[in-house]
Amino acid sequence: GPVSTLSRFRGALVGAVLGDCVGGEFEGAEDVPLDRVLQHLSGLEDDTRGDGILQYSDDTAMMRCVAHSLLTRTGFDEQDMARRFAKEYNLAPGRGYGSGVIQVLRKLASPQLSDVFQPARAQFGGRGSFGNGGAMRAAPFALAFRNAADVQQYSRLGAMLTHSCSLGYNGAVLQALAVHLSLQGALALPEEFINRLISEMEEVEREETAQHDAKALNLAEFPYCTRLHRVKELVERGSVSIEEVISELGNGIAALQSVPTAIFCVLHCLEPREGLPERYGGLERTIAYSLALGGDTDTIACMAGAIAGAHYGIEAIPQSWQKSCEGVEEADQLAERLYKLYCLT
Ligand code: 8NA
Ligand code: MG
Ligand code: MG
Repeated sequence: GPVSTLSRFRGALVGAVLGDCVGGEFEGAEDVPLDRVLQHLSGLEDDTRGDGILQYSDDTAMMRCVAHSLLTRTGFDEQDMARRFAKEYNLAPGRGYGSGVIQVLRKLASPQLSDVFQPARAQFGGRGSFGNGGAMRAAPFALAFRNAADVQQYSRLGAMLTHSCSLGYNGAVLQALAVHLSLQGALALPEEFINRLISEMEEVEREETAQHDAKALNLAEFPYCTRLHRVKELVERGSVSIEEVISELGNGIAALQSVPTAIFCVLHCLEPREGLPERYGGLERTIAYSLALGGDTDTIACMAGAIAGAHYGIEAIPQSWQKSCEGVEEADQLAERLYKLYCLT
């Protein structure tokens, strides 16, 4: 039957946590044979392994902060969100944070800090981070705001607390918009879905800062749009090798090399694919395929998991997978609370 909106909300956050937890196994690996991915995933069906065996990383740790902040403040409050990031890092610094962002999180803990966006602006000689750390935690913005304009504005500001380079925060905008559209069932028409993302990002990347940063980093103009056009080409081609996906789209820790890749994973796995078990549904295919790309697997699977989870809904996520991952229950509760807030506004 049709997927309810509540089921989509729960699928989005649970899918993100799941991707982070199961993707952790292969983070940083260059080559991940599909056999190993499928072995890892079938291991989750073993009841003797215990609940919550796979721990979440920075992706989920920060996403929880975003969701809690949006709920507690019933909207975006940069002071509150920044404080939660700093506190979370202080409580559990070993969750695999990027090496640059740690400096921001330490500065955000200072009670004397008045401008919470300042530490992010000081990163990388004043150029700011272009890592995918803003995008990996962006899903809750799509669950908290109804309008695409609000989703864009607040996902951007939320990312700017750690990522002041436009390539960093625009990756978060793209990820939040993808979840936003998916929650509305837009993946039923995949070509329209990607066209809408391209036209939204054309507006976003027209901005002066985006133009300037692209030039300074020696990138093509409209870097996200360029990648999204490549996503579209690869999706249309259907049959494409892992190597081609990695060389055309990337699998790295830069937002530009991972957010369009995550979107590709979702679109590519809307249909059954060679090498993936026939019994797998779309969400399982998406997670498995994301891991097989290697590189920043936890983050790419986390972002793809959020978009796919919003499309297929919570029922599409195997119970055994959910039980294996730390933080799934909390993510499910947060999704339900965000849904109630969404219905009120
Ligand atoms: P970040 O802001 O520290 O950025 C991540 C990395 O990107 C930095 O450490 C730099 O190497 C590089 N970088 C970012 N901006 C610039 C710049 N302007 N100039 C030069 N280099 C730059 O951290 P983040 O929050 O964006 O995290 C990104 C990823 O790192 C996440 O996937 C997270 O899980 C983590 N991580 C990844 C791996 C991995 O092997 N893929 C391992 C541990 C942690
Ligand atoms: Mg991580
Ligand atoms: Mg990562």
